Amino acid sequence: MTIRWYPGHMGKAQEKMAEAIRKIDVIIEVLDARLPISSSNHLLGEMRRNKPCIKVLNKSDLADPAVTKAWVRYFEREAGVTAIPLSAKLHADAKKLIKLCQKTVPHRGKPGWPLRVMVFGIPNTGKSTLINTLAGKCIAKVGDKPAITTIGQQIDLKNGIVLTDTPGILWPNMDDQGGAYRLAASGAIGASALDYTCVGLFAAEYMLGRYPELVKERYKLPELPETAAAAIEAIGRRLGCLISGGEINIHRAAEAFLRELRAGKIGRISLEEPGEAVGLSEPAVTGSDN
Ligand SMILES: Nc1nc2c(ncn2[C@@H]2O[C@H](COP(=O)(O)OP(=O)(O)OP(=O)(O)O)[C@@H](O)[C@H]2O)c(=O)[nH]1
Ligand SMILES: [Mg+2]
Repeated sequence: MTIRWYPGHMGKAQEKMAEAIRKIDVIIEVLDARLPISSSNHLLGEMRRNKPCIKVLNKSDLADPAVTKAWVRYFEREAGVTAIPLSAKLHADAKKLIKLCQKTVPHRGKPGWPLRVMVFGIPNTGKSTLINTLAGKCIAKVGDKPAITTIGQQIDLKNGIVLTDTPGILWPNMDDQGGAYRLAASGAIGASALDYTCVGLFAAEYMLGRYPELVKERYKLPELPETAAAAIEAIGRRLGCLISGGEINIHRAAEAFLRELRAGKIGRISLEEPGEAVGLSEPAVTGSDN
């Protein structure tokens, strides 16, 4: 199944943000540390107007630590870009980010001369969570599904910094379906636009190749299944996704597996690594196109 997801509010939000960036001093791009290339929005390059950019590798508590370190080195090769791994829920991490913003634009952040920061990124990367932690209170709505924020809002942190929260934005044509499947596996694509069985099989194939021991351990499998389909079946059995007659409900099993993967229950994993054609370039398992 081909994945495409571009709800109506995204185009409108993008136009507004392109305009608002004129009055911004620094852009924080919130990436998912587990898939920082696929969760980068290439539209930012066109909208950025040479403003300094801090790339936050968020959800680093869920990502493979060694791979995240490699990503930081990778991004920092680009001039004008600083990369920092974070867990948006941690106050200590939020403080580090504030310091980095102040260091990046030292001439702002004074009375009557605020440091204006836009928090940008694709859906579900943790932008609103980060804003709440930076503000020290719950100002922005947060949720474990994409497109929670649909309109932007400004928040004065009362420390010389004014933040703009923005809706997560994707792009109209998802030509890189490998990337789209990784996004879907991570939870960045709306449930209405994906087939859990296809995405679950795709993720299972990746996990068998890259993190076989974590799969074996989490689901107490005596042997590693040979195929993604066998893995989903074994996982479904372990998680009790059964239908009458003791058969496995593959759709429910795939959905449950993805839920566990997204929540970090299988372990800390990265879906992309620098220095190679990131992860799988094409979805290994596809069903019928719709
Ligand atoms: N484990 C972990 N979960 C996080 C982190 N940051 C955010 N989350 C979770 O990720 C989900 C999405 O968070 P949001 O802050 O709503 O994401 P968003 O980028 O604002 O999403 P949209 O508004 O839909 O674009 C929520 O379930 C958060 O609790 C993090 O650093 N680690
Ligand atoms: Mg949000």
